Amino acid sequence: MPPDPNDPAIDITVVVPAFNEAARLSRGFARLEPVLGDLDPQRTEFVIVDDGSTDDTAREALAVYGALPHSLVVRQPSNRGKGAAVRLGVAVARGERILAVDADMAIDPRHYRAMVDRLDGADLVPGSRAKDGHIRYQSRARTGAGRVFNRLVRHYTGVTLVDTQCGAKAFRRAPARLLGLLGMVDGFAYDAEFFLLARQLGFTVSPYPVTWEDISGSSVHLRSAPLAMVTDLRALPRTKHVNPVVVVAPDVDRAAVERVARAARVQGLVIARGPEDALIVVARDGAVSATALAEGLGGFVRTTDLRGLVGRTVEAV
Ligand SMILES: Nc1nc2c(ncn2[C@@H]2O[C@H](COP(=O)(O)OP(=O)(O)O)[C@@H](O)[C@H]2O)c(=O)[nH]1
Ligand SMILES: [Mg+2]
Repeated sequence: MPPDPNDPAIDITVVVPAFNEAARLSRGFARLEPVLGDLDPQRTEFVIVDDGSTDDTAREALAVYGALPHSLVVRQPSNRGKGAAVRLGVAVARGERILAVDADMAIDPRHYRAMVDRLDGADLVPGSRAKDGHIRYQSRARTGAGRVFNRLVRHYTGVTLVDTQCGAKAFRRAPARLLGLLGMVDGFAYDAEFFLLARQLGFTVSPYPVTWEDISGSSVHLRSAPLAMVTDLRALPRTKHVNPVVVVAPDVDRAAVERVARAARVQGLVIARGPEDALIVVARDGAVSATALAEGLGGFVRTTDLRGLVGRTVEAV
C-alpha cells in the first residue's frame, strides 16, 4: 500500500539530489550514520532524487538508504539539474520540515538537528560555510569561482547571503513548496532564485554557521557549470514568476483540498490564504490539474504573479 501522504508520523524529510553518485552515496551515508539518531529515523523520511544518472545511482541509493524506516528513491527520466531535483523532492516531501543535503554529506551532519530546530524561528535556514566572510575550498580555482558567483548573486538578485550554495539547507515545507512551484532555475543556481523569491514573498531567512569538508568528486564542473549558472542568474531580474491558481473561499477546508487533489492525482500544492480568498497554487504547467481542482472545489482558475501571493499565509497540501 502506498504510504499515506499526510502521515503525521513523519516530521522531517531529508531530500538528497543525486546525479551519478553511485560511488559517493555510501561515503556520504557513512558521515550521516553516526548522527542518524538525532533526527529520529522513525519520524524522518529520506527522498533521494536521481535524474537521469548514467551509473547505478538509483540502485545504490536503495542499497544505502533502503533499510531506513522511511525512504523513497525518485527518478526523473532525464537529467535536468540539481534545482529541478530538489524541487521534485520538496514536492513529494511529507515532513513539515525539510532538509536538502548533498549526497556527499560534505556539511557535517552533526549540524542537521540544530538547523531543523532553527526552523521554529525562520522559514529558511541555509547552512553557511563562510569564515571571515569567505568560503575556502581545497582548490583555489573553485574558491575564486565561488567568490565571483557570490558577487554576481548580489548584483543580479540583491540577495546578500554569503553562502547561497551551501550543501545543506533547511526549509519549512509550505514556504519551500511555494518557492518550488514558482522557481524556474533547474541547475546549480536554483538556490539564488529561492532566496530572491523568499525575499520578495517576505519569508524569513536565518543562516546557520556550519563546518564542512570539501569532499572530492564534486559534480560541479568548473568548465561548464559557471557559464550555465551565470546565464541563469542574469535571467533572474527579467523572469516573470506567474503560475496558475485556483481561487476558492478564504476558509477552504484543507482536508477538502487534499481529497480533491488526490482524486485529480496532483501533488505538491500550496494553499495561500488571504482575507478575501484562498489561492491554490499549482505548477506553472498545471493548468489542466487546476481546472480539475476548480471543478471539485467550486472555484475558478486564473494566474497570479508574486504580488498576488505576498502577505498570504501558506500551507502545503
Ligand atoms: N538529481 C541531481 N542531482 C544533482 C545534479 N547535479 C548535482 N546534483 C547533486 O547535487 C549535489 C552537489 O554536490 P557536489 O557535487 O558535491 O557539489 P559541491 O560540493 O558544491 O562541489 C550532489 O548531491 C549531486 O549529486 C543533477 O543534475 N541532478
Ligand atoms: Mg560536495
